[in-house]
Amino acid sequence: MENNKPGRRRSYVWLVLSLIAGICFGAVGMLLGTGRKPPKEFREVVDVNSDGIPERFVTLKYGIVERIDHDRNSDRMIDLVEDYSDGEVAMVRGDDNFDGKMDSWWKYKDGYVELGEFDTDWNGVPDYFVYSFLGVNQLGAWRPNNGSEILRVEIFEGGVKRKEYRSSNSDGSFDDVLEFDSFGQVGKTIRLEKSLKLEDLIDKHVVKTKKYVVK
Ligand SMILES: [Ca+2]
Ligand SMILES: [Ca+2]
Ligand SMILES: [Ca+2]
Repeated sequence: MENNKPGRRRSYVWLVLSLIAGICFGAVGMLLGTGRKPPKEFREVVDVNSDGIPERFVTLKYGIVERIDHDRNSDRMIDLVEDYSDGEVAMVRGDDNFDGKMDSWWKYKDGYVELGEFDTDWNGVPDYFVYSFLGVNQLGAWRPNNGSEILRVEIFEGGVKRKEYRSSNSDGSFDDVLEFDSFGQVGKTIRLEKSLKLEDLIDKHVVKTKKYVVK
């Protein structure tokens, strides 16, 4: 009987080791099965109108949308790009005359357009700048080709143009203000007591909160 004791001890040791090994393999298997990470980069191609030409290309990083490219007119050239930051849209660029050059840029903050820039003479450089609050237009500045001269500044109320500031001598400050009624009809022109600069008009007419500071 006593001779069997070492053999029994060895059996217990093997049993315990087998159990530990089983638990370890099981745990690793579970981790591999459930903790699978999304791929670092993945591109989803979508044929929106089923014409055989893909129109939407979604780039995801670790499962989060990073960018969406659109070909809205199916000419195989990208004409709208949405850039995302932390899963939220941050910037949208558009080629609205489909000539291959971007001509509109919308900068977003917390899901709303904050600043829109538009190239109105199709040379790739913005000429018209629109400041918005919660996506509603408030102030538009005409500055051809992002230059130093500002031709005029429009003020919107409820998205409708109600004022237009103009300069009498193109010195970069505004002396006159034209008023419009609720239906876009031109009213009277008022000479300002003190001329104003674009920064003054932004301070005066663009709603800002701590959260929505327009730069
Ligand atoms: Ca296109
Ligand atoms: Ca264009
Ligand atoms: Ca331009």
